[in-house]
Order: sequence, then C-alpha cells, then structure tokens
Amino acid sequence: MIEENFFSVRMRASNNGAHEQGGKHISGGELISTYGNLKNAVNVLLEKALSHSRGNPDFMQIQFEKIDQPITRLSPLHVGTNEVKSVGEGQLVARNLLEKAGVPSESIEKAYQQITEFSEPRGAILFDVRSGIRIDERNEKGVRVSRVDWLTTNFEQWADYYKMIQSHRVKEALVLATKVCAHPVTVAELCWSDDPEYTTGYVASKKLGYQRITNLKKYGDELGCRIFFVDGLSDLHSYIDYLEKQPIFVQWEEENATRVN
Ligand code: WAQ
Ligand code: MG
Repeated sequence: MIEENFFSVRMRASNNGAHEQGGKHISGGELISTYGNLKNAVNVLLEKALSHSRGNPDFMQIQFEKIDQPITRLSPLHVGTNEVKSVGEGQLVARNLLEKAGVPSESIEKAYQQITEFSEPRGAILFDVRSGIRIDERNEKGVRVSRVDWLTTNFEQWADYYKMIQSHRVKEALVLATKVCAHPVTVAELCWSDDPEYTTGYVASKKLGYQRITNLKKYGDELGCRIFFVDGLSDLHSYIDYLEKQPIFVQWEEENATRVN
C-alpha cells in the first residue's frame, strides 16, 4: 500500500507559439512525484525541453496535480532487440511484428498509408484494427499517456540485471508501452521518435513484449510515430481515460524475472 501523496507532473513545450496556436511541438513529458520531490521533478521536465534536438521552445507549460486514485503496479514488458541494417529492413520487421501481435495486414497497410499525417500530433494516434481508421478524434493533440513512472533505483536494478543501457529514453518508452499494452483493448503499439538523432523504435504488445528495432527512420528525420492499434471501439472513452488518468508505477521484481540465456 502506498500511503504517501503522489503528484502527476506534466510538461509541453513548443516553438513559434503554443501548440493550440499552431506552434511546432518540441517536447512533452509526464512523471509522478512525491510532494518533497516536486522541485526536482519540475526541473527534470524543464531541462528536457530546454535542451532539445527539435529546437528551442518559446512556449512551455508545466503543471502538477495531486493523484487521488490508488496507484497500480505493473511488471515491465520483456525487452528484445532486433538489429537491422537499414530503415527498409527495420520497417519490414516492424510490420511483421505488428501482424504477429494480431493486427490484420490490411489494417497495417492503411495505417502506413497515413503515416506522415499520423506524425503530426504531440500525442498518440488510436487506430482501430477492424475499421482501419483513426478513432481518437483528438486532431493535432492526439492522446498523451500520463501518470506513469518507474522509480529510478528499481529501474537501475532492472537495467543491471538485463544488461540494458540506463537510458532515460528507454525507461520512458518502456514505461509507456507497459501501461498501454496492459489494457485489453490494445492489440499493439508502433513507435519511433520525432527527435532527429534517434532512429531506434519499437513494436510492443502483451504477447511480444517490447521489441526494439534499431533503425526505423533516417537520421535527421523529424517525423515521429506513435500508434496504438486497438480493438474495441465501444470502449473508446474509458480507454482514453485509462491512458490519461489511471496512475501506474512500473515495478520489477527479481523473483519474477526469467533469465535470458
Ligand atoms: N503519450 C502519448 N504519445 C506520446 C507520449 C506520451 N506520453 N510521449 C511521446 N508521444 C508521441 C508523440 O507524438 C511524439 O512525437 C512521439 O510519440 C515520439 O516521442 O531505444 O523517444 O519521446 O528502446 O520522441 C523509442 C525507442 C524512443 C527507445 C521513442 O519517442 C529505445 C521516443 P519520443
Ligand atoms: Mg520526441
């Protein structure tokens, strides 16, 4: 039981005006903090946006709010890395993994036809695997997954155990994918960064875990991607509510770990 108060801290930053004024999205971030750590948490998000490869922001908003619901614990998804030699090979691996996860191939095709358009929002696209259309109705905002985090010491133990690099980016992405894939409506997630220098992305699902793919876009490209493939249109409102509001800590227990090799 966690009895201490926790706070959701969120940041968004843009350039050439605020997002709603058509500004370019630079950076976003969300984390969970105790009251005592708020100053540090705000600073972490401030730093993230001030030193960003997408450019310098001229608008930023950081806000915090107390979390009233109990926080659920989830084990991190298992991680695999698919080394690929080219973007073409990487994208082929991504499509195969999506199909393995249960996304029909026609649906994958339809999503890829709109991939440039889908890179515009500062949040994720919800894509229905049956109808093959975007269903979130959030336009340029998309859906931001919030109220998720992973305590640093526990993340570091996990990273040591699996010999993973202790990268903040990997932590953030794995936390997000773990939350998203834990919901029964999610079939799979496809993601690569909108940061020009970061070309590794992933496909994640409950079944496949978090499958990193080392090359999903050209170096220098600022078009990112985050699509949640979902099956269950009737649940849309509660699904979005889960993504935005349900508080979750990822927590790894060594006893539950399966050693690779
Ligand atoms: N909720 C929903 N969508 C988000 C969120 C969020 N909390 N954060 C980012 N996005 C969307 C948004 O549209 C971004 O433009 C896009 O995803 C990419 O975000 O080596 O760094 O934070 O294992 O740039 C994955 C591989 C890195 C890490 C992904 O994404 C690894 C990454 P970025
Ligand atoms: Mg980014």
